[in-house]
Amino acid sequence: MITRRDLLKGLGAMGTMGTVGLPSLLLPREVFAAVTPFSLPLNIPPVLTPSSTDATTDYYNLNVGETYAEIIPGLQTRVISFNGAVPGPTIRARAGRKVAMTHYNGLPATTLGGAPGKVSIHLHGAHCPASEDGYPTSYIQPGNTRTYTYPNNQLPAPLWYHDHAMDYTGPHVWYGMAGLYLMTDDYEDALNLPKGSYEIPLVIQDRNFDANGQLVYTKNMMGETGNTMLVNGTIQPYLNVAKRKYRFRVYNGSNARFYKLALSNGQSFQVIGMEGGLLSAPVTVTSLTLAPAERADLIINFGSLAIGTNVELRNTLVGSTDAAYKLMQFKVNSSATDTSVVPSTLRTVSKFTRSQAVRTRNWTLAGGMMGGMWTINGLGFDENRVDAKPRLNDIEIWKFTNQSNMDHPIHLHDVMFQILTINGRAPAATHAGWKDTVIVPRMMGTAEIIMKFTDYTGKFPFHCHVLEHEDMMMMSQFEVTP
Ligand SMILES: [Cu+2]
Repeated sequence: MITRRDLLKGLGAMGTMGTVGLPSLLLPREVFAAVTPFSLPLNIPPVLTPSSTDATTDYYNLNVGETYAEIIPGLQTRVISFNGAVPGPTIRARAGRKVAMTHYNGLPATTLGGAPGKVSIHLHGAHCPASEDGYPTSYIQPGNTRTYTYPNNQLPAPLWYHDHAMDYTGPHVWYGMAGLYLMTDDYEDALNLPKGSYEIPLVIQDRNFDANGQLVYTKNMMGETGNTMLVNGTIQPYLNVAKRKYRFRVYNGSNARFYKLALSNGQSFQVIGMEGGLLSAPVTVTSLTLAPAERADLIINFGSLAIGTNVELRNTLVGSTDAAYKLMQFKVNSSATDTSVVPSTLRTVSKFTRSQAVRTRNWTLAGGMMGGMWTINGLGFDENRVDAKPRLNDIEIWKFTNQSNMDHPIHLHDVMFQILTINGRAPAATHAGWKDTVIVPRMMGTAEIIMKFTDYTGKFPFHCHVLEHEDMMMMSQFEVTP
């Protein structure tokens, strides 16, 4: 079995820059998936029905296993799925009501991409006991089952579940191990935002396929990116929409790619929330950047467009001829009444102030040059080392400084935080609510965040959410102590 350390040796021998310097199109065996853009209908991941419910809890069963998916028409792609679906089935949860997810690991000892079949399932964005968090080495071995119980005692938010196994999160997620977990509550339901068939999740991912339609994963330590764009597992899909408002729950579920979302007709849209739930008020923008693991709750109003209009969702971080430019297309094809409302006040966000913090911790992000490792404060992840011990109910400020030449989206488990500054300036209004991932800009960029460690003691990871950076050691952990 290849360990990360073996891999590091290998990378050292061939020279890190050997991989890095090559345009991704020259990496072995990749081809463009030959699908005409906007020819396939958008997949909507199925909502999973609980296997049982009681007074406090909804119980779900999920099976992790290899299966085939028809991603490219006429070809069968080997994937790692939850219950046969990629992305996995969506869990609908309510704040204050528990969810118990039982995962059976049906993977072989060695699975796709040569990765070990042992997994650990993390509910990203969850505030839960450390025992339920999917610690990187708390494996579910092949053939075994375990149940994670989530209290959901937090603000409603767009969460997602994905593998978090030590050193192999990148390939496990690339081959399919991710699904959505959307939480709501009575307050949010009463807002009369677009709902039902007008509330649609959009999970954006990039992948590479070989000529036989099989996924290609190269463990590029700079971050694995693909030349084929998928939304909800469909290559550059279309969605028929009516002349009205829609609520899109957008996830950047990619291993490494950043997106700057914009509409092809230049029209604005509203950001009503991000990772930690609703903003205090909607923010109107014409573009929004999402790093891996960032989520955006968007309202797009097609009401003023004529039937027959097509609008593309684009990624304007790349040029118009780049394969990663066109994400999906909305086809306005019907009229509809629209009684939904986007209120000018959404939900109170209780703001922390600097003076509440009992301490500030400083973290440096580095790596990617020689030696093939990404580090936090000069160190790679060690499960036996704890780098911060906040006390229960302490409020702390963490300042990240990025010494490398790539942006790093840093994700903390356990807590939702607020951004104080990015490069010394207050965040944009879109980023002024609750977050669990923050982009720390490259080349000595900084980000300051503030959070309170409530309810649960124990060890929780924090790491870069470029999954190959995480797998290549850019992860640390804090321990909340009594
Ligand atoms: Cu990173």
